Amino acid sequence: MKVMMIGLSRAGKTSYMGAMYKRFEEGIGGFSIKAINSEDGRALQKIGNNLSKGIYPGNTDIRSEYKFKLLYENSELMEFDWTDYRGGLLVDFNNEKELDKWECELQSADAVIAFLDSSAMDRRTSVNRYSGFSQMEAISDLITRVASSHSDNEAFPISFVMTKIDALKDNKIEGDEWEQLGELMKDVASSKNIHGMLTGTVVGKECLNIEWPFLMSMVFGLKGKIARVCAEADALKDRVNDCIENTSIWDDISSWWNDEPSYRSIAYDNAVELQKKVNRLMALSTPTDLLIDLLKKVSADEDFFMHLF
Ligand SMILES: Nc1nc2c(ncn2[C@@H]2O[C@H](COP(=O)(O)OP(=O)(O)O)[C@@H](O)[C@H]2O)c(=O)[nH]1
Ligand SMILES: [Mg+2]
Repeated sequence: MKVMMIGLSRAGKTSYMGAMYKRFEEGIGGFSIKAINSEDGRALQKIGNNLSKGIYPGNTDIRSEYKFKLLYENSELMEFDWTDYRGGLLVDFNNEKELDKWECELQSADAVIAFLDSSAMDRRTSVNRYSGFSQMEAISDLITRVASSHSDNEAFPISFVMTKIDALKDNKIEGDEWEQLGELMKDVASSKNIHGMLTGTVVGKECLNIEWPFLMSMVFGLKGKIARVCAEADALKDRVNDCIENTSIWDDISSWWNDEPSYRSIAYDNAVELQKKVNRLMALSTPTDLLIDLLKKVSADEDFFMHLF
């Protein structure tokens, strides 16, 4: 599966990724991740360790695509890719080439995490205004693109992350962008295929709410994986039934005589494969159900700033 982070330059994407890696490399509730390439792992560890000293990543601390393994109690559940764009890919809306490339990337993503710099949403504190359009306009436009690139019956998760909530003035946001975010959440809630989440995060020496956007993405990756294994198991079951129907003493003897596998032996081999798929499904469903329950609980808990739409 592929997770894509989107958001304007300086919104906090790379910082989030470093903090998320550190948190899940240590593991929470049995879930952990590991970078497949050890060099990537070391680079992310460095970002994470610096963050815990209050040092944010520089623009050069970026590689665009990482490959990870998601583990539950140390056994692998699935592999996933995580894409971080260099600099401000979304800043230049007038660049058709960039937008086309972007659209292509979106088609291939299985989960999107959209980053909104909360300090830039507040008209009182907004320092890095983007020329020509607001952060909310940019994100809304992108969400429309995501929604239209996926069919109605294809569940698609988008986590909206309001970053830097530690930097908010009086713990609130004033201005149009806050209203626009409310409207966007209403659209997401009424959309058939988009499953939304909204949270506010802090990344730095102390972190807040960094687990949820990551776990939400993983739930949908796991659901996709379960659907694929289910389809494989169904095909094996059909094959087993088919072979059993054709099994007879006569087929046993003639296959033995012709030195070919009999329907009985093919049914057996497929049944063994089917059992492996069923075991795999069990190994995937238990942690997926745990994650779904956890996200629902957190979303209902007033102590957390995390909502599901
Ligand atoms: N106060 C505060 N600042 C943050 C936080 N996350 C990121 N920043 C600041 O935002 C800057 C840009 O973050 P970065 O992750 O590089 O953004 P990117 O361009 O989207 O990858 C960092 O250098 C930090 O100064 C946060 O949670 N709180
Ligand atoms: Mg970055």
